[in-house]
Amino acid sequence: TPVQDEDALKELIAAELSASRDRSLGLTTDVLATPELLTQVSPLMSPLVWDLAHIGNYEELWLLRAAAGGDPLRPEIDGLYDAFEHPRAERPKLPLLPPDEARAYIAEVRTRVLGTLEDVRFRPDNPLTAGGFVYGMVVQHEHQHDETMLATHQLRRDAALPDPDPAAAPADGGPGRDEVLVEAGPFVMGAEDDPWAYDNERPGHLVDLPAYYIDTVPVSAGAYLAFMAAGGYDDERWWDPAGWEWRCSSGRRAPGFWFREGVQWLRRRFGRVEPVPLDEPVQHVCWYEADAYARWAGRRLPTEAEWEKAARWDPAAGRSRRHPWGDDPPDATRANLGQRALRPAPAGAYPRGASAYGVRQLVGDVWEWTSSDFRGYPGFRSFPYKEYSEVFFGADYKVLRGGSWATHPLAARGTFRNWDYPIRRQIFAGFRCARDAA
Ligand code: AVJ
Ligand code: FE
Repeated sequence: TPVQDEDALKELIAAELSASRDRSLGLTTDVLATPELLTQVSPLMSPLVWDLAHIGNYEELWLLRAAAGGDPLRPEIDGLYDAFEHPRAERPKLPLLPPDEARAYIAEVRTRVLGTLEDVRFRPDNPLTAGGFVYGMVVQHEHQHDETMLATHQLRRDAALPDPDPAAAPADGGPGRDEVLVEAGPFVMGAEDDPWAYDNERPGHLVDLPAYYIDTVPVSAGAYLAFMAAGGYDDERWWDPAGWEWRCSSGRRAPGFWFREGVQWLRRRFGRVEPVPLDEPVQHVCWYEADAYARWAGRRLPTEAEWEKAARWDPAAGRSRRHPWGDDPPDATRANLGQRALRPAPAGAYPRGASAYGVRQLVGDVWEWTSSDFRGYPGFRSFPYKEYSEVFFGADYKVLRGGSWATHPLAARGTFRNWDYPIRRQIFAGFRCARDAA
């Protein structure tokens, strides 16, 4: 019966709320001394104590007040934690809740939310709660901030997080650097009836693409080094004009966190220095670097639609899958997600995670830059608020797809869209290449 379904959904929601909170606390309470919660390691990032209370304030706004109709708990702090009122650079100067108060506040919000969960009805005629939407939105919001907090940790100089030994990534020798043909024709792009998909993933719609080739694996650090060794950073021919300007004004000549010692390239990863692993997908490159590499290699970045068709379309069945491998949820044999390791798996890993076209690692490991600007799909309707997606639509932001090793499986469905400025390198982003078939 529907009621039983609703109870099962509520149990799942309670479990997911608790899992995302464990993760947030693990990234703040357990591993950090108080002063480090308060400092800002880069003007690009918030102090971790801001993320922490913002997570709870978002939950108060959407679950306590909007979904359950509850009374405001701390309305006077709404402004402090409104991302649009205060850009990241000015957050450390705000009268933020100190760490203990922030933890107590988010715990109190959570207690009240769980207290109301039983009485909330997920009526199909209320789009906010239908299918548990707003609960899914809040859980995914917390996980997205957790990934942002990991990027903050990566920017710190000192080792802060335990570095779990990654369970060996399943591989079969890998297809190497290879490409597959995706034949011309239409496919279904976007989410059709996924209750936890965001507004920017909807509506599902047909997109007809010309034939193209796409890489079966992400571009490796070793391949990227070849671009560097060939003088790629010094050759204006490979760069978008705005990218060349970024290259010259920033002085960058290598991916983020890389540095050279004699003839060897090293990198700093969560405070530890290690040789750059040549077989790992390259990480911490901006869109301009990805674009320049692709042009140097005689190729180009895939469009967002090309990425999604290669990831989700099943040409034999004539339908789009939820994930590259099918509709089963992600697990450790299919994709490197959920912060199991603090790094991508080698390019070519996860044969069981391949898409219908045989393309690997589309989900997990590194976010993949696409050539596309972030825009609404035909028929887009903002829901439940314009500041999640709509205010970012336009030519300023490029779309990233597929999630990284730091992305939680709940936000790793094949329709999920991420976006950032083309100069950004602190996110866990790499890329793969494509080319026209004609
Ligand atoms: C989708 C990752 C670009 O972090 O700015 C967090 C997610 N939205 N709080 C971001 C988000 C509101 C968003 N990204
Ligand atoms: Fe947020």
